Amino acid sequence: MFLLLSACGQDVTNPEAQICTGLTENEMVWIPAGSFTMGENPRYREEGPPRTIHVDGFWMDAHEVTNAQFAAFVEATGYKTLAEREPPKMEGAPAEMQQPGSAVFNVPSDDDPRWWHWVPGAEWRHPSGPHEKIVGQEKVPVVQIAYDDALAYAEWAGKELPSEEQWEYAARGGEAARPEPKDAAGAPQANYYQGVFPARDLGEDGFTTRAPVGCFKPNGFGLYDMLGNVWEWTSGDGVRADASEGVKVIKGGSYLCAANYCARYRPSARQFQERGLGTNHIGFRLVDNDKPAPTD
Ligand SMILES: [Ca+2]
Repeated sequence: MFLLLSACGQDVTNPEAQICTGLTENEMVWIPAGSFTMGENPRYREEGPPRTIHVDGFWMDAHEVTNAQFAAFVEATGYKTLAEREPPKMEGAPAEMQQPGSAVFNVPSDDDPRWWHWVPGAEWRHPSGPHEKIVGQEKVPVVQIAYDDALAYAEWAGKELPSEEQWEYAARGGEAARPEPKDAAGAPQANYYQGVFPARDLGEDGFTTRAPVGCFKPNGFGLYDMLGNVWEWTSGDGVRADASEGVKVIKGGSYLCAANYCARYRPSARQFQERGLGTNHIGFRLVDNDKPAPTD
């Protein structure tokens, strides 16, 4: 498992946690059936070609799974995430990668130009390493979640990860996609990276790291933070020749996505992530494909 991750940004000190809306935990919204154009004439090759897709109606989490929600799962089950377990043995891997830990973004410098480090002790309770605590961040999306961790949570919650088609349809919210999540006056409408990546995040949207869920307006379906904040796992399979294990599609971009690099804060954008590796900007939300449609 090598740290050939596509990043977009920096991780700095978390702001004080704040609660932006009265969102209820476990709140789900009904996404009505419809057809849409999936993909775009690509900014990136993997996004095309555009094609018409029909999606049946389904329920989707209104927001990303939070630290509080994940903590409840761990308390109920005793589950240990992949980042907390012994990593797979890899010949020639540096010593630190033989300890439990995960990938953490590093603001590059002349002394250390790497964007990603393997940080022993990085896991969901300590997203960028043992020094970082999530106390007071109950409403912030959980990160350092590998694909199988998300599956385990989904099984406990009686839900499923969205397909890529469901996710993209839901993220569009019945509206035309914008090239960047900002309004006509240029004000950011999501938590992403303003400024020149990776040197300096101006934080014009109010956040230079993960934001509590629900701090920005919901989309046309009533979903919060589909774009930006944290990447979200889907059940879609990806293709990546350099990966040391299977890859899955993640969607939505994160607080590390900037216009000058990545720009994957668009519904059609997709990235292929090794399923065993969470990072400090990948989380998830779930769907319920079995719950009946609302009656009104
Ligand atoms: Ca931001």
